[in-house]
Amino acid sequence: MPFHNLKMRHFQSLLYFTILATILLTACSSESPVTVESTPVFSTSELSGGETTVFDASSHAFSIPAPNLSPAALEKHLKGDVEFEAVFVTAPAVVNPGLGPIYNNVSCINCHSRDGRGRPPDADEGLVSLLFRLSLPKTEDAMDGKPPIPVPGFGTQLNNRAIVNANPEGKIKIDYTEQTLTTEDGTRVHLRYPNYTLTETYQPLPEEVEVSPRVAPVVFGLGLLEAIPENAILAYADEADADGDGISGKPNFVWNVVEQRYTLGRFGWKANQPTLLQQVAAAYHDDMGITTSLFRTENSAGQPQLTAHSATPEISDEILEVVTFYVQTLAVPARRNVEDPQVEQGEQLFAKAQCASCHVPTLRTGVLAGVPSVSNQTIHPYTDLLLHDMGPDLADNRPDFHANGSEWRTPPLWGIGLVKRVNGHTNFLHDGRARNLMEAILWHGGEAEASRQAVEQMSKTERDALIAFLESL
Ligand code: HEC
Ligand code: HEC
Ligand SMILES: [Ca+2]
Ligand SMILES: [Ca+2]
Ligand SMILES: [Ca+2]
Repeated sequence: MPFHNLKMRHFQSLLYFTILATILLTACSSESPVTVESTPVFSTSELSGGETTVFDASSHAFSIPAPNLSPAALEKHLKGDVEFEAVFVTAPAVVNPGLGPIYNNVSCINCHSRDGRGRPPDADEGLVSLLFRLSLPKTEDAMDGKPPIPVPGFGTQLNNRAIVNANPEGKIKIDYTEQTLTTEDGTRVHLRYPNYTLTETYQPLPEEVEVSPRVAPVVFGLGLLEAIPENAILAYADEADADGDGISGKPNFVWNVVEQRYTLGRFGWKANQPTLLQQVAAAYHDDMGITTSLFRTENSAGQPQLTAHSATPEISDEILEVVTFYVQTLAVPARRNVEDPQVEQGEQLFAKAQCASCHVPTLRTGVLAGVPSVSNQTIHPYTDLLLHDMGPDLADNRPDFHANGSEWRTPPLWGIGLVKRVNGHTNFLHDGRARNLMEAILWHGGEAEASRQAVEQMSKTERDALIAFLESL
Protein backbone atom coordinates (compact mmCIF):
# COMPACT_ATOMS: atom_id res chain seq x y z
CA MET A 1 0.00 0.00 0.00
CA PRO A 2 1.76 3.22 -1.14
CA PHE A 3 1.81 5.94 1.46
CA HIS A 4 -0.11 8.55 -0.54
CA ASN A 5 -2.93 6.07 -0.97
CA LEU A 6 -3.13 5.56 2.79
CA LYS A 7 -3.18 9.32 3.33
CA MET A 8 -5.93 9.62 0.75
CA ARG A 9 -8.06 7.06 2.57
CA HIS A 10 -7.39 8.84 5.83
CA PHE A 11 -8.48 12.11 4.29
CA GLN A 12 -11.65 10.50 2.93
CA SER A 13 -12.61 9.16 6.32
CA LEU A 14 -11.96 12.55 7.92
CA LEU A 15 -14.14 14.17 5.32
CA TYR A 16 -16.78 11.55 5.94
CA PHE A 17 -16.58 12.22 9.64
CA THR A 18 -17.07 15.95 9.09
CA ILE A 19 -20.12 15.33 6.92
CA LEU A 20 -21.53 12.95 9.50
CA ALA A 21 -20.95 15.47 12.27
CA THR A 22 -22.71 18.13 10.25
CA ILE A 23 -25.70 15.87 9.63
CA LEU A 24 -25.88 15.03 13.30
CA LEU A 25 -25.70 18.68 14.29
CA THR A 26 -28.44 19.55 11.82
CA ALA A 27 -30.53 16.72 13.16
CA CYS A 28 -30.02 18.01 16.67
CA SER A 29 -31.26 21.48 15.91
CA SER A 30 -34.42 20.32 14.14
CA GLU A 31 -35.40 17.31 16.20
CA SER A 32 -35.36 17.07 19.96
CA PRO A 33 -34.93 15.36 22.31
CA VAL A 34 -31.76 13.58 21.24
CA THR A 35 -30.37 10.99 23.62
CA VAL A 36 -26.63 11.00 24.06
CA GLU A 37 -25.04 7.60 24.69
CA SER A 38 -22.75 7.38 27.68
CA THR A 39 -20.54 4.92 25.81
CA PRO A 40 -17.43 6.29 24.08
CA VAL A 41 -17.87 7.87 20.66
CA PHE A 42 -17.42 5.14 18.06
CA SER A 43 -15.36 5.75 15.03
CA THR A 44 -16.28 5.34 11.41
CA SER A 45 -12.66 5.14 10.43
CA GLU A 46 -11.36 2.20 8.47
CA LEU A 47 -7.87 2.76 9.90
CA SER A 48 -8.11 0.24 12.75
CA GLY A 49 -4.35 0.37 13.36
CA GLY A 50 -3.69 4.04 12.56
CA GLU A 51 -0.71 4.32 10.22
CA THR A 52 0.05 0.61 10.70
CA THR A 53 -3.21 -0.27 8.89
CA VAL A 54 -3.11 -2.33 5.68
CA PHE A 55 -5.85 -2.57 3.09
CA ASP A 56 -5.76 -6.32 2.58
CA ALA A 57 -8.68 -8.62 3.24
CA SER A 58 -7.04 -11.76 1.83
CA SER A 59 -6.00 -14.90 3.70
CA HIS A 60 -2.67 -13.10 4.36
CA ALA A 61 -4.37 -10.16 6.07
CA PHE A 62 -2.77 -10.83 9.48
CA SER A 63 0.77 -11.45 8.17
CA ILE A 64 1.73 -8.10 6.67
CA PRO A 65 4.48 -5.87 8.13
CA ALA A 66 3.25 -2.45 9.26
CA PRO A 67 3.46 -0.20 6.18
CA ASN A 68 5.14 2.63 8.09
CA LEU A 69 8.29 0.71 9.09
CA SER A 70 11.66 2.23 8.09
CA PRO A 71 13.82 0.03 5.81
CA ALA A 72 15.97 -0.99 8.80
CA ALA A 73 12.89 -1.77 10.90
CA LEU A 74 11.39 -3.80 8.07
CA GLU A 75 14.60 -5.82 7.89
CA LYS A 76 14.38 -6.56 11.63
CA HIS A 77 10.70 -7.51 11.27
CA LEU A 78 11.55 -9.93 8.45
CA LYS A 79 14.28 -11.56 10.57
CA GLY A 80 11.66 -12.03 13.28
CA ASP A 81 9.27 -13.49 10.71
CA VAL A 82 11.81 -16.23 9.87
CA GLU A 83 12.24 -17.07 13.57
CA PHE A 84 8.46 -17.08 14.17
CA GLU A 85 8.22 -19.82 11.53
CA ALA A 86 11.36 -21.72 12.62
CA VAL A 87 10.72 -25.37 13.47
CA PHE A 88 12.65 -26.51 16.54
CA VAL A 89 14.14 -29.97 16.86
CA THR A 90 15.87 -32.10 19.46
CA ALA A 91 19.41 -31.14 20.56
CA PRO A 92 22.21 -31.52 19.40
CA ALA A 93 21.01 -30.48 15.92
CA VAL A 94 22.86 -27.57 14.31
CA VAL A 95 19.78 -25.54 13.36
CA ASN A 96 17.14 -24.64 16.00
CA PRO A 97 17.97 -27.27 18.63
CA GLY A 98 16.60 -27.29 22.18
CA LEU A 99 13.02 -28.44 21.65
CA GLY A 100 11.43 -29.91 24.77
CA PRO A 101 12.03 -32.44 26.20
CA ILE A 102 8.33 -31.73 26.75
CA TYR A 103 6.39 -29.20 24.71
CA ASN A 104 3.08 -28.36 23.05
CA ASN A 105 4.22 -27.47 19.56
CA VAL A 106 7.40 -27.08 17.51
CA SER A 107 7.04 -23.51 16.18
CA CYS A 108 5.18 -20.29 16.94
CA ILE A 109 3.37 -20.34 13.60
CA ASN A 110 2.03 -23.86 14.20
CA CYS A 111 -0.25 -22.46 16.90
CA HIS A 112 -0.68 -18.91 15.59
CA SER A 113 -1.44 -20.18 12.10
CA ARG A 114 -1.02 -17.36 9.51
CA ASP A 115 -0.44 -15.05 12.51
CA GLY A 116 -4.07 -15.73 13.30
CA ARG A 117 -5.98 -17.68 15.89
CA GLY A 118 -6.13 -21.28 16.94
CA ARG A 119 -9.09 -23.54 17.61
CA PRO A 120 -10.03 -26.60 19.61
CA PRO A 121 -9.38 -29.92 17.85
CA ASP A 122 -12.04 -31.64 15.77
CA ALA A 123 -13.16 -35.03 16.99
CA ASP A 124 -10.26 -37.53 16.70
CA GLU A 125 -7.74 -34.78 16.06
CA GLY A 126 -4.89 -34.10 18.52
CA LEU A 127 -4.39 -30.77 20.25
CA VAL A 128 -2.74 -28.24 17.96
CA SER A 129 -3.40 -24.66 19.00
CA LEU A 130 -5.31 -25.11 22.25
CA LEU A 131 -3.36 -25.52 25.46
CA PHE A 132 -4.19 -26.07 29.11
CA ARG A 133 -2.82 -24.13 32.05
CA LEU A 134 -2.71 -26.00 35.36
CA SER A 135 -2.37 -25.05 39.00
CA LEU A 136 -3.16 -26.08 42.53
CA PRO A 137 -5.89 -24.23 44.41
CA LYS A 138 -4.79 -21.44 46.70
CA THR A 139 -5.44 -22.36 50.28
CA GLU A 140 -5.87 -18.93 51.79
CA ASP A 141 -6.76 -15.81 49.84
CA ALA A 142 -7.51 -16.89 46.26
CA MET A 143 -7.30 -13.25 45.24
CA ASP A 144 -3.86 -12.61 46.66
CA GLY A 145 -2.54 -11.34 43.33
CA LYS A 146 0.21 -13.97 43.37
CA PRO A 147 1.14 -16.24 40.46
CA PRO A 148 -0.68 -19.57 40.08
CA ILE A 149 0.74 -22.41 42.21
CA PRO A 150 2.53 -25.01 40.00
CA VAL A 151 1.40 -28.63 40.16
CA PRO A 152 4.34 -30.82 41.28
CA GLY A 153 5.61 -32.80 38.29
CA PHE A 154 3.49 -30.77 35.84
CA GLY A 155 4.21 -27.08 36.43
CA THR A 156 1.63 -24.56 35.23
CA GLN A 157 0.93 -26.00 31.79
CA LEU A 158 0.08 -29.44 30.44
CA ASN A 159 2.77 -30.33 27.89
CA ASN A 160 1.08 -32.96 25.80
CA ARG A 161 4.02 -33.78 23.52
CA ALA A 162 7.58 -34.96 24.19
CA ILE A 163 10.78 -35.75 22.29
CA VAL A 164 11.95 -39.34 21.82
CA ASN A 165 12.68 -41.05 25.15
CA ALA A 166 10.65 -38.56 27.17
CA ASN A 167 7.02 -38.80 28.28
CA PRO A 168 4.30 -36.32 27.45
CA GLU A 169 2.72 -35.08 30.68
CA GLY A 170 -0.67 -36.30 29.58
CA LYS A 171 -3.50 -35.94 27.11
CA ILE A 172 -6.86 -34.20 27.16
CA LYS A 173 -10.16 -35.58 25.99
CA ILE A 174 -12.77 -33.00 25.03
CA ASP A 175 -16.48 -33.56 24.64
CA TYR A 176 -19.28 -31.06 24.41
CA THR A 177 -22.68 -30.79 26.04
CA GLU A 178 -25.21 -29.16 23.73
CA GLN A 179 -27.58 -26.51 25.07
CA THR A 180 -30.32 -24.61 23.29
CA LEU A 181 -31.19 -20.98 23.87
CA THR A 182 -34.29 -19.30 22.46
CA THR A 183 -34.17 -15.57 21.71
CA GLU A 184 -37.23 -13.32 22.28
CA ASP A 185 -38.36 -13.68 18.68
CA GLY A 186 -38.29 -17.49 18.95
CA THR A 187 -35.00 -18.14 17.16
CA ARG A 188 -33.29 -21.22 18.58
CA VAL A 189 -29.53 -21.02 19.00
CA HIS A 190 -27.44 -24.08 19.86
CA LEU A 191 -24.55 -23.62 22.23
CA ARG A 192 -21.93 -26.24 23.17
CA TYR A 193 -20.28 -26.39 26.59
CA PRO A 194 -16.86 -28.10 26.71
CA ASN A 195 -15.93 -30.81 29.23
CA TYR A 196 -12.30 -31.82 29.65
CA THR A 197 -10.85 -35.07 30.95
CA LEU A 198 -7.13 -35.41 31.57
CA THR A 199 -5.94 -38.84 30.48
CA GLU A 200 -2.70 -40.80 30.21
CA THR A 201 -0.85 -38.56 32.67
CA TYR A 202 2.74 -39.81 33.15
CA GLN A 203 2.21 -39.72 36.90
CA PRO A 204 -0.95 -39.26 38.98
CA LEU A 205 -2.35 -35.76 38.90
CA PRO A 206 -3.77 -34.36 42.16
CA GLU A 207 -7.58 -34.47 42.27
CA GLU A 208 -7.94 -30.77 43.03
CA VAL A 209 -5.97 -29.55 40.00
CA GLU A 210 -7.33 -26.41 38.29
CA VAL A 211 -7.40 -26.51 34.49
CA SER A 212 -7.70 -23.49 32.18
CA PRO A 213 -8.14 -23.99 28.43
CA ARG A 214 -6.70 -21.29 26.12
CA VAL A 215 -6.67 -21.08 22.33
CA ALA A 216 -3.92 -19.19 20.55
CA PRO A 217 -5.02 -15.59 19.85
CA VAL A 218 -4.12 -13.49 16.79
CA VAL A 219 -0.69 -11.82 17.00
CA PHE A 220 -1.06 -8.66 14.88
CA GLY A 221 -1.46 -5.12 16.26
CA LEU A 222 0.15 -6.07 19.57
CA GLY A 223 2.82 -3.33 19.59
CA LEU A 224 -0.03 -0.82 19.49
CA LEU A 225 -1.63 -2.42 22.55
CA GLU A 226 1.74 -2.35 24.31
CA ALA A 227 2.09 1.35 23.45
CA ILE A 228 -1.16 2.41 25.15
CA PRO A 229 -0.14 4.46 28.18
CA GLU A 230 -0.85 2.68 31.46
CA ASN A 231 -2.89 5.60 32.80
CA ALA A 232 -5.16 5.48 29.73
CA ILE A 233 -6.00 1.85 30.57
CA LEU A 234 -6.39 2.52 34.29
CA ALA A 235 -8.76 5.40 33.46
CA TYR A 236 -11.30 2.80 32.26
CA ALA A 237 -11.00 0.72 35.42
CA ASP A 238 -14.00 0.95 37.73
CA GLU A 239 -13.44 -1.92 40.14
CA ALA A 240 -16.16 -0.94 42.60
CA ASP A 241 -18.52 0.06 39.76
CA ALA A 242 -18.71 3.62 41.07
CA ASP A 243 -20.80 4.76 38.08
CA GLY A 244 -23.34 1.96 38.68
CA ASP A 245 -23.54 0.67 35.09
CA GLY A 246 -22.89 -2.94 36.17
CA ILE A 247 -19.48 -2.98 34.51
CA SER A 248 -16.34 -2.93 36.59
CA GLY A 249 -13.15 -3.30 34.59
CA LYS A 250 -10.17 -4.31 36.69
CA PRO A 251 -6.47 -4.19 35.83
CA ASN A 252 -4.30 -7.25 36.36
CA PHE A 253 -0.87 -6.69 37.91
CA VAL A 254 1.54 -9.49 37.15
CA TRP A 255 5.15 -10.44 37.84
CA ASN A 256 7.53 -8.65 35.50
CA VAL A 257 10.68 -10.78 35.22
CA VAL A 258 12.90 -8.02 33.80
CA GLU A 259 11.83 -5.34 36.28
CA GLN A 260 11.51 -7.81 39.20
CA ARG A 261 8.26 -6.26 40.39
CA TYR A 262 4.51 -6.42 39.64
CA THR A 263 3.44 -4.32 36.62
CA LEU A 264 0.25 -3.96 34.57
CA GLY A 265 -0.71 -7.13 32.66
CA ARG A 266 -1.80 -6.70 29.05
CA PHE A 267 -1.36 -9.96 27.11
CA GLY A 268 -2.92 -13.40 27.26
CA TRP A 269 -6.58 -14.24 27.92
CA LYS A 270 -6.27 -13.16 31.54
CA ALA A 271 -3.80 -10.32 30.93
CA ASN A 272 -1.18 -12.38 32.74
CA GLN A 273 1.83 -11.12 30.77
CA PRO A 274 3.14 -7.56 31.20
CA THR A 275 5.19 -7.11 28.01
CA LEU A 276 5.57 -8.73 24.62
CA LEU A 277 9.20 -9.58 25.40
CA GLN A 278 8.11 -11.61 28.41
CA GLN A 279 5.11 -13.08 26.54
CA VAL A 280 7.42 -14.30 23.76
CA ALA A 281 10.03 -15.69 26.17
CA ALA A 282 7.23 -17.44 28.08
CA ALA A 283 5.92 -18.94 24.80
CA TYR A 284 9.36 -20.37 23.98
CA HIS A 285 9.63 -21.71 27.51
CA ASP A 286 6.14 -23.02 28.28
CA ASP A 287 4.96 -24.03 24.80
CA MET A 288 8.18 -25.24 23.15
CA GLY A 289 10.58 -26.10 25.97
CA ILE A 290 13.15 -23.53 24.79
CA THR A 291 15.13 -21.61 27.43
CA THR A 292 16.08 -17.92 27.09
CA SER A 293 17.88 -15.37 29.26
CA LEU A 294 14.49 -14.55 30.84
CA PHE A 295 13.57 -18.15 31.68
CA ARG A 296 16.79 -20.16 32.07
CA THR A 297 15.34 -23.26 33.68
CA GLU A 298 13.64 -25.86 31.46
CA ASN A 299 9.86 -26.17 31.90
CA SER A 300 10.50 -29.82 32.76
CA ALA A 301 12.75 -29.02 35.73
CA GLY A 302 12.18 -31.52 38.53
CA GLN A 303 10.76 -34.17 36.21
CA PRO A 304 12.49 -37.47 35.47
CA GLN A 305 12.67 -36.74 31.71
CA LEU A 306 15.00 -33.80 32.22
CA THR A 307 18.39 -35.50 32.19
CA ALA A 308 20.90 -32.92 30.97
CA HIS A 309 20.40 -29.21 31.41
CA SER A 310 22.63 -26.35 30.35
CA ALA A 311 22.68 -22.93 32.01
CA THR A 312 23.25 -21.36 28.58
CA PRO A 313 19.98 -20.18 27.01
CA GLU A 314 18.89 -22.31 24.05
CA ILE A 315 18.21 -19.21 21.94
CA SER A 316 20.04 -15.88 21.89
CA ASP A 317 18.74 -12.52 23.07
CA GLU A 318 18.93 -11.40 19.45
CA ILE A 319 16.34 -13.99 18.40
CA LEU A 320 14.13 -13.09 21.35
CA GLU A 321 14.35 -9.44 20.37
CA VAL A 322 13.55 -9.87 16.66
CA VAL A 323 10.58 -12.15 17.38
CA THR A 324 9.28 -9.62 19.91
CA PHE A 325 9.71 -6.88 17.31
CA TYR A 326 7.88 -9.05 14.77
CA VAL A 327 4.74 -9.36 16.93
CA GLN A 328 5.02 -5.65 17.79
CA THR A 329 4.96 -4.59 14.15
CA LEU A 330 2.46 -6.76 12.24
CA ALA A 331 -0.06 -4.49 10.50
CA VAL A 332 -3.73 -4.32 11.47
CA PRO A 333 -6.14 -4.99 8.60
CA ALA A 334 -8.44 -2.10 7.66
CA ARG A 335 -12.18 -2.33 8.20
CA ARG A 336 -14.41 -3.06 5.25
CA ASN A 337 -17.89 -1.89 4.22
CA VAL A 338 -17.92 0.90 6.80
CA GLU A 339 -20.50 2.88 4.87
CA ASP A 340 -22.89 -0.05 4.36
CA PRO A 341 -26.17 0.99 6.07
CA GLN A 342 -26.54 -2.45 7.72
CA VAL A 343 -23.01 -2.15 9.15
CA GLU A 344 -23.77 1.36 10.40
CA GLN A 345 -26.94 0.12 12.07
CA GLY A 346 -24.94 -2.68 13.67
CA GLU A 347 -22.40 -0.18 14.97
CA GLN A 348 -25.18 1.77 16.67
CA LEU A 349 -26.62 -1.41 18.19
CA PHE A 350 -23.12 -2.30 19.44
CA ALA A 351 -23.02 0.99 21.34
CA LYS A 352 -26.63 0.72 22.50
CA ALA A 353 -26.12 -2.80 23.90
CA GLN A 354 -23.16 -1.43 25.90
CA CYS A 355 -20.67 -3.65 24.10
CA ALA A 356 -18.43 -0.61 23.77
CA SER A 357 -18.14 -0.28 27.56
CA CYS A 358 -15.63 -3.15 27.48
CA HIS A 359 -14.80 -3.41 23.77
CA VAL A 360 -13.60 0.23 23.71
CA PRO A 361 -13.57 1.35 20.08
CA THR A 362 -10.94 4.08 20.12
CA LEU A 363 -7.69 4.53 22.02
CA ARG A 364 -4.56 6.59 21.49
CA THR A 365 -1.10 5.06 21.83
CA GLY A 366 1.82 6.76 23.55
CA VAL A 367 5.47 6.11 22.82
CA LEU A 368 6.83 2.56 22.74
CA ALA A 369 10.61 2.79 23.02
CA GLY A 370 12.36 1.54 19.89
CA VAL A 371 9.12 1.08 17.93
CA PRO A 372 8.20 4.47 16.42
CA SER A 373 5.72 2.96 13.95
CA VAL A 374 3.27 2.04 16.74
CA SER A 375 3.81 5.22 18.73
CA ASN A 376 1.29 8.09 18.82
CA GLN A 377 -1.41 6.34 16.81
CA THR A 378 -5.18 6.57 17.03
CA ILE A 379 -6.39 2.99 16.96
CA HIS A 380 -9.67 1.04 17.03
CA PRO A 381 -8.90 -2.20 18.90
CA TYR A 382 -12.29 -2.68 20.64
CA THR A 383 -10.73 -3.60 23.98
CA ASP A 384 -10.00 -1.91 27.31
CA LEU A 385 -7.35 -4.55 28.19
CA LEU A 386 -9.10 -4.91 31.56
CA LEU A 387 -10.50 -7.96 33.35
CA HIS A 388 -14.25 -8.52 33.56
CA ASP A 389 -16.33 -11.09 35.39
CA MET A 390 -18.04 -12.97 32.55
CA GLY A 391 -20.22 -15.19 34.72
CA PRO A 392 -20.09 -18.88 35.75
CA ASP A 393 -20.59 -20.38 32.27
CA LEU A 394 -17.32 -18.93 30.95
CA ALA A 395 -15.42 -19.35 34.22
CA ASP A 396 -12.29 -21.54 34.29
CA ASN A 397 -12.19 -21.28 38.11
CA ARG A 398 -8.43 -20.83 37.98
CA PRO A 399 -7.12 -17.52 39.40
CA ASP A 400 -4.20 -15.90 37.56
CA PHE A 401 -2.57 -13.08 39.59
CA HIS A 402 -5.47 -10.66 40.26
CA ALA A 403 -7.81 -12.32 37.75
CA ASN A 404 -10.27 -14.58 39.56
CA GLY A 405 -11.78 -17.77 38.17
CA SER A 406 -14.52 -15.99 36.21
CA GLU A 407 -12.59 -12.99 34.95
CA TRP A 408 -11.18 -12.59 31.45
CA ARG A 409 -9.44 -9.74 29.65
CA THR A 410 -11.64 -8.10 26.99
CA PRO A 411 -10.19 -9.46 23.73
CA PRO A 412 -9.61 -6.97 20.90
CA LEU A 413 -12.17 -7.35 18.11
CA TRP A 414 -10.14 -5.80 15.26
CA GLY A 415 -9.77 -8.20 12.33
CA ILE A 416 -12.36 -10.60 13.80
CA GLY A 417 -14.38 -10.53 10.57
CA LEU A 418 -11.35 -11.90 8.67
CA VAL A 419 -10.67 -14.92 10.90
CA LYS A 420 -12.76 -17.16 8.68
CA ARG A 421 -10.79 -16.21 5.57
CA VAL A 422 -7.38 -16.39 7.28
CA ASN A 423 -7.88 -19.40 9.55
CA GLY A 424 -10.77 -21.22 7.91
CA HIS A 425 -12.89 -21.38 11.05
CA THR A 426 -15.10 -19.18 13.22
CA ASN A 427 -14.33 -20.59 16.67
CA PHE A 428 -14.28 -17.83 19.26
CA LEU A 429 -13.82 -17.23 23.01
CA HIS A 430 -10.87 -18.35 25.16
CA ASP A 431 -11.55 -22.05 24.59
CA GLY A 432 -12.96 -21.84 21.07
CA ARG A 433 -16.34 -23.20 22.17
CA ALA A 434 -18.32 -20.62 20.15
CA ARG A 435 -18.79 -21.76 16.56
CA ASN A 436 -19.69 -18.31 15.27
CA LEU A 437 -19.91 -14.70 16.43
CA MET A 438 -23.51 -14.95 17.65
CA GLU A 439 -22.68 -17.92 19.87
CA ALA A 440 -19.74 -15.93 21.29
CA ILE A 441 -22.09 -13.09 22.21
CA LEU A 442 -24.71 -15.38 23.73
CA TRP A 443 -22.13 -16.87 26.13
CA HIS A 444 -21.61 -13.40 27.67
CA GLY A 445 -22.76 -13.24 31.30
CA GLY A 446 -21.65 -11.59 34.54
CA GLU A 447 -20.86 -7.95 33.90
CA ALA A 448 -21.98 -8.45 30.29
CA GLU A 449 -25.35 -9.96 31.29
CA ALA A 450 -27.30 -6.84 30.28
CA SER A 451 -25.50 -6.75 26.92
CA ARG A 452 -26.41 -10.36 26.21
CA GLN A 453 -30.02 -9.76 27.18
CA ALA A 454 -30.14 -6.75 24.87
CA VAL A 455 -29.03 -9.02 22.01
CA GLU A 456 -31.58 -11.69 22.94
CA GLN A 457 -34.27 -9.01 22.75
CA MET A 458 -33.20 -7.77 19.32
CA SER A 459 -35.14 -8.63 16.18
CA LYS A 460 -33.48 -10.89 13.63
CA THR A 461 -32.79 -7.86 11.42
CA GLU A 462 -31.02 -6.15 14.30
CA ARG A 463 -28.97 -9.21 15.21
CA ASP A 464 -27.95 -9.57 11.56
CA ALA A 465 -26.86 -5.93 11.56
CA LEU A 466 -24.80 -6.42 14.74
CA ILE A 467 -23.04 -9.40 13.15
CA ALA A 468 -22.51 -7.45 9.90
CA PHE A 469 -20.79 -4.76 11.97
CA LEU A 470 -18.53 -7.32 13.71
CA GLU A 471 -17.71 -8.83 10.32
CA SER A 472 -16.65 -5.40 9.07
CA LEU A 473 -13.97 -5.21 11.79
C1 HEC B 1 1.00 -24.55 21.70
C2 HEC B 1 0.52 -23.42 20.98
C3 HEC B 1 1.34 -22.15 21.03
C4 HEC B 1 2.65 -21.95 20.64
C5 HEC B 1 3.65 -23.00 20.15
C6 HEC B 1 2.90 -20.55 20.77
N1 HEC B 1 1.80 -19.91 21.22
FE1 HEC B 1 1.61 -17.92 21.54
N2 HEC B 1 -0.13 -18.22 22.48
C7 HEC B 1 -0.78 -19.43 22.60
C8 HEC B 1 -1.88 -19.31 23.53
C9 HEC B 1 -2.84 -20.41 23.94
C10 HEC B 1 -1.87 -17.98 23.98
C11 HEC B 1 -2.77 -17.37 25.04
C12 HEC B 1 -2.09 -17.68 26.36
C13 HEC B 1 -2.86 -17.32 27.60
O1 HEC B 1 -3.90 -16.70 27.51
O2 HEC B 1 -2.39 -17.64 28.68
C14 HEC B 1 -0.77 -17.32 23.28
C15 HEC B 1 -0.48 -15.97 23.40
C16 HEC B 1 0.50 -15.33 22.66
C17 HEC B 1 0.68 -13.89 22.59
C18 HEC B 1 -0.20 -12.84 23.27
C19 HEC B 1 -1.36 -12.48 22.38
C20 HEC B 1 -2.38 -11.57 23.03
O3 HEC B 1 -3.25 -11.06 22.32
O4 HEC B 1 -2.34 -11.36 24.22
C21 HEC B 1 1.78 -13.67 21.82
C22 HEC B 1 2.39 -12.34 21.44
C23 HEC B 1 2.28 -14.97 21.41
N3 HEC B 1 1.49 -15.95 21.94
C24 HEC B 1 3.42 -15.17 20.64
C25 HEC B 1 3.99 -16.42 20.44
C26 HEC B 1 5.34 -16.64 19.93
C27 HEC B 1 6.29 -15.56 19.52
C28 HEC B 1 5.53 -17.98 19.90
C29 HEC B 1 6.80 -18.74 19.54
C30 HEC B 1 7.94 -18.43 20.35
C31 HEC B 1 4.31 -18.60 20.38
N4 HEC B 1 3.41 -17.62 20.70
C32 HEC B 1 4.13 -19.96 20.46
C33 HEC B 1 -0.43 -20.59 21.96
C34 HEC B 1 0.83 -20.85 21.43
C1 HEC C 1 -18.33 -6.68 30.57
C2 HEC C 1 -17.46 -6.55 29.44
C3 HEC C 1 -17.99 -6.97 28.08
C4 HEC C 1 -19.14 -6.57 27.45
C5 HEC C 1 -20.18 -5.58 27.95
C6 HEC C 1 -19.15 -7.25 26.18
N1 HEC C 1 -18.05 -8.04 26.05
FE1 HEC C 1 -17.59 -9.20 24.47
N2 HEC C 1 -16.12 -10.06 25.53
C7 HEC C 1 -15.70 -9.69 26.79
C8 HEC C 1 -14.75 -10.65 27.29
C9 HEC C 1 -14.04 -10.58 28.61
C10 HEC C 1 -14.63 -11.64 26.30
C11 HEC C 1 -13.77 -12.93 26.37
C12 HEC C 1 -14.60 -14.00 27.07
C13 HEC C 1 -14.03 -15.40 26.94
O1 HEC C 1 -13.24 -15.68 26.03
O2 HEC C 1 -14.39 -16.25 27.76
C14 HEC C 1 -15.47 -11.21 25.19
C15 HEC C 1 -15.55 -11.88 23.95
C16 HEC C 1 -16.24 -11.39 22.86
C17 HEC C 1 -16.19 -11.94 21.54
C18 HEC C 1 -15.27 -13.09 21.09
C19 HEC C 1 -13.88 -12.53 20.86
C20 HEC C 1 -12.81 -13.56 20.61
O3 HEC C 1 -11.71 -13.14 20.22
O4 HEC C 1 -13.03 -14.74 20.83
C21 HEC C 1 -17.04 -11.21 20.75
C22 HEC C 1 -17.31 -11.40 19.28
C23 HEC C 1 -17.65 -10.22 21.61
N3 HEC C 1 -17.13 -10.35 22.88
C24 HEC C 1 -18.61 -9.31 21.21
C25 HEC C 1 -19.36 -8.56 22.10
C26 HEC C 1 -20.58 -7.87 21.75
C27 HEC C 1 -21.20 -7.81 20.38
C28 HEC C 1 -21.05 -7.30 22.89
C29 HEC C 1 -22.33 -6.53 23.11
C30 HEC C 1 -23.54 -7.25 22.79
C31 HEC C 1 -20.08 -7.59 23.94
N4 HEC C 1 -19.10 -8.38 23.43
C32 HEC C 1 -20.16 -7.12 25.24
C33 HEC C 1 -16.15 -8.59 27.48
C34 HEC C 1 -17.33 -7.92 27.20
CA1 LIG D 1 14.87 -27.30 25.86
CA1 LIG E 1 4.22 -28.81 32.21
CA1 LIG F 1 -18.99 0.84 35.97
